Amino acid sequence: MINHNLFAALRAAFPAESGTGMDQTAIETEHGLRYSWRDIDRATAMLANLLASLALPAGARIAVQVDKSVEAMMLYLATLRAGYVFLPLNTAYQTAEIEYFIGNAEPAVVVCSSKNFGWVSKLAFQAGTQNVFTLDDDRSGSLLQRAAQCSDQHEVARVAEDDLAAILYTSGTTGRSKGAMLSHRNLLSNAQVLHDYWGWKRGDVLIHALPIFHVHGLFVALHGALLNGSKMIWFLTFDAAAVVKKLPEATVFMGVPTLYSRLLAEPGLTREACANMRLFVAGSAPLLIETFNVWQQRTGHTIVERYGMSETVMLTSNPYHPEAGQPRGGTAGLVLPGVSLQVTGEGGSVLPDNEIGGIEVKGPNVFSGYWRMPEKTAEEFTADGFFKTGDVGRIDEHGYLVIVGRSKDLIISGGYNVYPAEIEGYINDMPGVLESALVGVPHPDFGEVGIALVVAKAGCAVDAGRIVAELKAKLANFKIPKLCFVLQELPRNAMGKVQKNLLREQYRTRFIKVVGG
Ligand code: MCA
Repeated sequence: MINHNLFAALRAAFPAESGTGMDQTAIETEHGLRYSWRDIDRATAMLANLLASLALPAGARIAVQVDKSVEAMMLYLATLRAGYVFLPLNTAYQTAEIEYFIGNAEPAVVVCSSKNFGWVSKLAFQAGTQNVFTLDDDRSGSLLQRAAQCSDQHEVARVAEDDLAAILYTSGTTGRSKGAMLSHRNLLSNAQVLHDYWGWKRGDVLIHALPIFHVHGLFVALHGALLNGSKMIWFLTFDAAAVVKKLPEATVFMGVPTLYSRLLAEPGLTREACANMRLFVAGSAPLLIETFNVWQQRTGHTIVERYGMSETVMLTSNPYHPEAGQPRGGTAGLVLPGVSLQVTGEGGSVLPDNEIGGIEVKGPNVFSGYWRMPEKTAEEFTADGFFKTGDVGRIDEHGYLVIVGRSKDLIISGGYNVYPAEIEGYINDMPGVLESALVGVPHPDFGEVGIALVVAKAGCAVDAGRIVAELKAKLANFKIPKLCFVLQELPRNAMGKVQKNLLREQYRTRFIKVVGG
């Protein structure tokens, strides 16, 4: 009987046991540290045996908030290998966020950095978690110490294809994050489609410079390389100059638009530097047509933009193979094989090409729902099983998806989703605050950032600096409004709804030069 464990499929792509393949370099870090395929196999076996030794219940969640490292990636693979559910958490999350995630997911194991061990372990033990380990990006911490005593032989746990492999929290307009439940089949089916669609081939080398606590870096980039048995050049953090230096040794790069605009600011980014490259993929936020065009002129390569979500992994992509078509700047490309996508209008009617409506999707890559939120899940699916993405777009006359906006009040900042409702909720709870509005405005580096507008209660005075300082103590740094203003009132329409569009217009040029008036 087939073992539907995603790790089994990834492991099958490692070099053959016979010969020297397994001793070849699988991962080379920016500092020149090398890990062979055998190192990955042994380390994931030892970590899987450590998890197995804890006598965890089936479906146990392994929550991980650690700095990016090869060992952190191995912990992800070991969690799959052992048949448990991986729960990656953004390293920027603070106590308020972590307390919510641990309370909601009730992980059996929490792995955190040693600098956060004090407060994270307290929250974890209070929530009933019995196992808390530390892991740092210098390969220190209790997790590896304990794993070092475990066997490096491990039989990959047998799972059914719809068994959970990961939970990824994604916020929503209501502000409370929801755990998107992704199965082994969701992840493997998508990785297999992308493997063919992007032409992964022998000898490919991936530059991995994304965080591994979100879909882009943890699934799209990592699974792409591993499912192809490809070497990765592994960056712990993104450094544009260092990435440019490594381009001649690689063939594939994936990034959010901010990474591309930062690479363009590097004088070393030339056609010669990119001569060995064959594929540049962008996603997680809209790629400006200017970036698409300048990249093409500068490097001779056309960026392949794709569209996905935490709930669905990848849905559409611009074509890579010429016979499938040409990449079209400003579009999210064509629907991926196996995915059904429709654009619907009022009442759920499917719209013809070029008419703008809500994007709905179905496919083996689409999640089963939100963790312990059956009602919320039911709201997000149509009667015939399409998932309502919350994004708004149209299919153009060539079949390319053009995303024109988001029905959710969402800001995508440097590739991270920022939900105004969450931040507004915290500001509104502050003493003296009557109401607030967080709006997204263009930003040359992050694409879009939040600006907070706050109204004080009658007779109260509020200080913008204090508001930001209080938010910084509670929330991830990327969510903190880049500017905060106290206003007499917020603009409202006849229905009394805050007109965020007017606020966006009023503050639109705060970070960008306005060319020509
Ligand atoms: C850092 N800062 C940010 C952001 N990142 N502010 C707004 N938005 C951001 N994204 C701020 C920090 O708060 C800090 O401010 C200052 O910048 C420096 O922080 P640092 O961490 O050093 O920043 P960085 O290293 O320059 O990070 C920028 C970055 C990072 C490399 C673009 O944001 C990044 O890796 N983004 C990729 C996110 C990603 O992987 N998205 C995929 C999600 P202060 O000093 O004031 O605190 S998956 C997804 O979206 C879907 C499913 C998909 O289709 O992929």
